[in-house]
Amino acid sequence: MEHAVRQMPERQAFYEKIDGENLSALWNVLGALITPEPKSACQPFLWRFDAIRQHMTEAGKLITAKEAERRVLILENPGLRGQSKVTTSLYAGIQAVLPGEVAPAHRHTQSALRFVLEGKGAHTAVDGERTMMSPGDFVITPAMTWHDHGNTSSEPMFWLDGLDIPVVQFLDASFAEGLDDEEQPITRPVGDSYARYGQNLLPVDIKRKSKTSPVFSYPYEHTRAALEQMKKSEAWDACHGLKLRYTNPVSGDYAMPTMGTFIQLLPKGFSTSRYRSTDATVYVPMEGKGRTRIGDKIFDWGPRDIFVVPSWHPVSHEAEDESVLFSFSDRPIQEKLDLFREDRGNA
Ligand code: GTQ
Repeated sequence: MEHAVRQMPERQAFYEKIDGENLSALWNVLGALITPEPKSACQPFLWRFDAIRQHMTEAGKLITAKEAERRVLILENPGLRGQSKVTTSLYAGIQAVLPGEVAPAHRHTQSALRFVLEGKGAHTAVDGERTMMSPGDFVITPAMTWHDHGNTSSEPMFWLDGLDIPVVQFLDASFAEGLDDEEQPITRPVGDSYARYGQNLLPVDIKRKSKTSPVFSYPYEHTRAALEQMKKSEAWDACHGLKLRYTNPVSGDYAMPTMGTFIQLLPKGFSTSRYRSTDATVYVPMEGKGRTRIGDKIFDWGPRDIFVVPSWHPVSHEAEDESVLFSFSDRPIQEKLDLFREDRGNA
């Protein structure tokens, strides 16, 4: 599979001749197309939130959320510069909404997740319902739902955006539109989706076309309480500590069809065993501090820093304090296509 075929003048002339007819020889590229294991251009990297916050403060003086539509600094993977990608298949950015601002309503086929980093009292409106945002909350904007963001608090609000933009781009399936009004009409009270769908109860004849969870917000308070309770008796997983996935209560599947979202707790002093998987993953520590080895690189992290683990790179975490890590990847896609693989070493 990996051998290179020899170059010869007659072959070269042949390649040049067929090139003019939009043809090329597989035997020259086969080894690069079908690799024995993932060979990603995506690189391990960490962004410090404090540095991004500073740049964001400057951006806040340069452009309003209204003019920008979304005031976001894109986390560009150093191996994929200029492509607006954090991994080969996913997009990530840090969004800021300042007091009094509105990021106007629009909708698109790309799905978005928000993981709230800093600030309190801003909201995102999805499909006629406002969700208040607090640090650690995981909030969903399903594909093609109207969404706008507003901040009526006195503090700037920062969150991580994760979108499946590169997947939709790859499939050439992007549709988007704006709304004439800045904010969409509010038709349901705050907390409506959580009350209806987030209480282990569902309407008896529920039928949903959407594959996305009807729970738009997974408040950190509840997530953290689950981890705290499990911590008391759950056996720690050697590779993950205590790791949970956010789910869609209707299907039991991931909360979103294209992106898997996870929360994990690592106790103080815990070191995870080397692990690798085919889903390149973006991590955001919410609490604690520690370091993560990705391949031969080591990254120290604290709350709100963001780091990325490329596909099939060995990863191990070391928690200096009790730590909580949010993460997301394209795992739901890979599982549905029978492509997901993981390697737990001997653990
Ligand atoms: O909040 O709707 O980071 O449409 C990129 C594209 C955020 C959003 C992003 C978007 C949004």
